[in-house]
Amino acid sequence: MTELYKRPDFILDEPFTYCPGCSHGIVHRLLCEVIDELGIRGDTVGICSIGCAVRIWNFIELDFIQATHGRALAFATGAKRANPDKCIFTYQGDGDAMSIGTAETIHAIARGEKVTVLFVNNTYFGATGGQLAPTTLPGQKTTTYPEGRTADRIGNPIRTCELLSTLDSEGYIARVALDTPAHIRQAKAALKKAFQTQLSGEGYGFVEFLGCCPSNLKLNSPVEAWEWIGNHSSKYFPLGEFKLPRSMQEV
Ligand SMILES: Cc1ncc(C[n+]2csc(CCOP(=O)(O)OP(=O)(O)O)c2C)c(N)n1
Ligand code: SF4
Ligand SMILES: [Mg+2]
Repeated sequence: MTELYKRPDFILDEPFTYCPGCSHGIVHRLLCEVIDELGIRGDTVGICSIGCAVRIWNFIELDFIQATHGRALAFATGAKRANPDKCIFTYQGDGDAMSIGTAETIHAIARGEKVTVLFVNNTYFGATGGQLAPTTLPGQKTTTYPEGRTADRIGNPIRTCELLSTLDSEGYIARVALDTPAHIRQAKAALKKAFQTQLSGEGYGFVEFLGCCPSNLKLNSPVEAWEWIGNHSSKYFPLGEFKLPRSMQEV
């Protein structure tokens, strides 16, 4: 019998502690599949941030450094500069990378640090109970703004990929969604390009994953939470590639 598909064996045989339908599990799997396909398992170090995925090192057999909240890209900068031959990635939520860590994110990308960023945008501070994040959609209800986000009181959401792509440094920037099998395949392809851009020495890779946090969305089921990505989140945050390194540009 031909084996068509299997779980990367460095995803440990531990039950995920995420809520049913949470997008973090899918991103973990894509990460491992890409690392395996690129053959870089022994040379890769992850920097994990604070958020629901804080214990990613419990689920994946890989070297990890635990960063303080928002500072993953500062840790990654040091790790990569001290170990230029290693492949360094950060795994960050929207609260981590674009609220408390906004300065680290913008400056690391502006400096063109040659690392890869997995940015999981689920539009909430999931870990702490569903507070408003910089990426919470207009009108979306959160525990801190139960009446829904309004521009006059809190401003509009930040479109991170668009913002970062105005910086002159070289790298790869893409926004992908996790709501359908086709989108998940595209997400994996984008993540691979983000790692390849680091490995070729050209620059950074930044991938924003539009996911969901079913426990805080409080819809009727995780399935509705996944449909919400296509019906709401990706309407505000358009999918696509926002920056390509020179080697990926058509001449
Ligand atoms: C310095 C500091 N401030 C605040 C917190 C509380 N805190 C923990 S996780 C988190 C937000 C996480 O949100 P996000 O990065 O979007 O990750 P998610 O849980 O949604 O995946 C906050 C505010 C903290 N741990 N440390
Ligand atoms: S609170 Fe949200 S982000 Fe955290 S594990 Fe549950 S569904 Fe996932
Ligand atoms: Mg979040």
